[in-house]
Amino acid sequence: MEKNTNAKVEDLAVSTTQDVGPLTTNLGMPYGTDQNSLRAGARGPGLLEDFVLREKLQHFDHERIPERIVHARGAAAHGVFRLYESLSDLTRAKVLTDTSLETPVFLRFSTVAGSRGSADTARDVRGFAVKFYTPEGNWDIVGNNIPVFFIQDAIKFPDLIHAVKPEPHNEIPQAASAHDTFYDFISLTPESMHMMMWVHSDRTIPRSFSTMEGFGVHTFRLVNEAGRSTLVKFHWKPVAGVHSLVWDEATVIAGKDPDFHRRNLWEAIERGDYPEWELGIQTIPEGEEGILDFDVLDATKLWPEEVVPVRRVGKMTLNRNPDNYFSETEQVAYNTTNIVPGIDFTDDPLLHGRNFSYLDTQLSRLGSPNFTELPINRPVCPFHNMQRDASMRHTINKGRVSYAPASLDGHDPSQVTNSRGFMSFKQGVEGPKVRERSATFDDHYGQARLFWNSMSPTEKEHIMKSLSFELSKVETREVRVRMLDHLKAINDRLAAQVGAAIGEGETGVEPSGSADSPDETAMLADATSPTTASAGVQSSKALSMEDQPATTKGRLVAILVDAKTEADVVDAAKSAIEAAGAQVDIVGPYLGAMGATKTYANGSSVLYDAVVVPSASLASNGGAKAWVGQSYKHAKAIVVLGGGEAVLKAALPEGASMGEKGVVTDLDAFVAAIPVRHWGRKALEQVAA
Ligand code: HDE
Repeated sequence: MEKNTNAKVEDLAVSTTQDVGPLTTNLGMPYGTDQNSLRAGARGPGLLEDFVLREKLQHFDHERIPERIVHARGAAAHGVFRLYESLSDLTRAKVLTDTSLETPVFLRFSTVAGSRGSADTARDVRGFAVKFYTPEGNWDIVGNNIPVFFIQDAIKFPDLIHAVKPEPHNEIPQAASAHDTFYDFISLTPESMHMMMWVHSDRTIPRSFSTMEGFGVHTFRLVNEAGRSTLVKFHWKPVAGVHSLVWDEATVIAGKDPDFHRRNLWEAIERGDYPEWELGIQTIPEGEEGILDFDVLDATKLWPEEVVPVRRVGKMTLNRNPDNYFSETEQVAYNTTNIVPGIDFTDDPLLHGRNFSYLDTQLSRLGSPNFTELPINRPVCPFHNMQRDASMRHTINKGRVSYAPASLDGHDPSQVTNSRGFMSFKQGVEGPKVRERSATFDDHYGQARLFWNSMSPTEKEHIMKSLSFELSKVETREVRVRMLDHLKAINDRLAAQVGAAIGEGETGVEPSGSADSPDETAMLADATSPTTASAGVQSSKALSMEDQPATTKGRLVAILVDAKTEADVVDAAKSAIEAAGAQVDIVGPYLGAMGATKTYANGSSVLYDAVVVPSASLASNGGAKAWVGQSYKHAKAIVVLGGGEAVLKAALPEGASMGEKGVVTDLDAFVAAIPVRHWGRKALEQVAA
């Protein structure tokens, strides 16, 4: 277990108020009691004189600030970033060249569409915003868990967000894209098709924040001491592997535990099980971007890892929970223009719009240009300029000089230039002033096909089901049909099966979702759609979540018990699972039964990664049977011990039980089976769960 060494950011968060002791007003006047307001007689009217009441209510009335227009729901943690080796050949940024640095970071995860009170497991893109507190100022990579975006030009962002947010006349649906306005816009925006493939994959229903990848999305620049520029894409690779929920689980969890992801992050950090990611970079020397047959400024395109490999250059470890949600997670202000010398922008038209939007949005959310002085936003290095005043100014600037150049009070006029400071990369610019999209941005389907081709049969099945589900909720037929036309341009089988599911079927085509186990032969038969704009790559292993490294660390296993369960069987299972780095909850009919910390009534299999069935007696327990049935259906590891086969027999239909993938009788095999899904189980349609 690593020690929390994140001292600098800890200092930032030191509260200046006293959290214990007698109560006072905001200005420190101790008051006798706040249990009753001041009244003329115990049953008499309240008195205007009651300044204690008025101060308290006034502060309360103003407790809320506007929630973020997008990414309103989030959770965050502090941590550190350590660089493996100096990247001085590529950049002069200290954070990427000084290997002795331990850079404090603050990482906020979020969903995009839902409001602050929505559920964590909504199908949505996840924000992945990292603030590095470097010795040269704050550097933010304000990324997502998907490497591409819906649109190519920032001017379309308000339209995209208006379309996906709840419809304006009735504010329905909350945190969901399955509605007419979203698909109306998307079906008229072909550039979104690559992103739509990702959105309908299981990437948008992650198991936890710590099993998500992160991406900077845009092409940025690294600039070294000599002024040489290298194009770069940033990646975050989770050490715990990439893992997702299945849709059925995600919907149930939204009700059972809307805080599923934030709770998981919080608890992991509290017990010292620190989530980790490696920072990866894909780089192309400026001028050599012709190795790709698409435009590197187009944010709807990724760089296939087969052509431009990801180099892992450092590790980020989240090791401390915030002390106060509002002061830190809510008030943190990310900004794509928070860069440091040695890192620069490219002319990506999406990024340029963001470079305006973030600063602007912080003003409306935080109410003052002095938001950079808030403890969570201020740099750990000294800062100095001639900006002054404005509401809520904290800094007390001394002296009479508030301008530059200046020679009074010891100021040096030559300091208005600084050869070590940030200078934009010198780039030639020419061309007519136009409101036009470059023709090099025109290929909208090539990488959507690359993504489709790269999916396993199960992943393809999930994409088809998700599209079928969402489009079946679209009430306007023309919109549904327009979407099908786009799907046809991606893959025939995809279009045919979704078409069948939404009543636009061709004869003989089964709708997707009619079977829970994908027909692997049929899937493989039309596995590839010819790609374009992908540098010749037809299928990329890095895009699939299957067969990626997976660990038991941070996973949660339920041991089901009743009064007849033998304690030594439970103990043996618990020790084996914990030794492998996973957590255990004992689930019983009531709290304390055989050490139960959860009950069949307050728990649910969807909240767990795997289940132990340690006794035959559970076969007569409805809660245990439902648990086992759901775990089976959701392709989770199941171990039966001490006669537990009887429970499987009772919970599962004929033809589905022992011998299926991931259903084992041995603890070693079980531990190995915990981190992955065991797709392709039989008779799933018959499992009542
Ligand atoms: Fe954002 N985005 N965005 N976005 N975005 C915001 O800034 C915007 C885009 C992302 O945890 C807002 O502070 C525009 C891409 C994250 O606090 C706002 C465009 C990517 C977060 C804004 C985009 C993102 C935001 C709202 C189109 C991935 C949450 C609140 C050009 C690379 C940060 C705020 C946090 C938040 C604007 C597109 C990621 C309104 C105009 C592409 C992770 O400024």
